[in-house]
Amino acid sequence: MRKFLKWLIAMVLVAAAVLAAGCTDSGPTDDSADDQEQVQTNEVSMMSLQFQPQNIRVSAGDTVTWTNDDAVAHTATADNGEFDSGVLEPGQTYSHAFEEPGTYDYICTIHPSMVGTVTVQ
Ligand SMILES: [Cu+2]
Repeated sequence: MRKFLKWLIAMVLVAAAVLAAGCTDSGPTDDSADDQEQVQTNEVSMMSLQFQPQNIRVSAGDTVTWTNDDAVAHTATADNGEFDSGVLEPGQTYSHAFEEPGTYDYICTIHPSMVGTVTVQ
């Protein structure tokens, strides 16, 4: 019985080590991909505490629509004041027309780690 307990504890430790290694492997890779990717679209989803796609590219005059597909409220708020959705409850949408070319950084004011950019060409 003692032998079995020792074996059980060893197996739990191995499982924990494998899980921890898996998390550190996938995290940074996903983040760097998100940072660089720029997608041509005018639809942004708020999902899993992220803007998806995080970085988008549109043409001057285009209207961008944000949809809260998450289970919690979010905002899309430009750093330079160009647009502010206010609080979007799950299921709500917000649209803004971009007339001037430029890069617009924005965040969710409720979750400041949620960041995105709209590049207008
Ligand atoms: Cu948020």
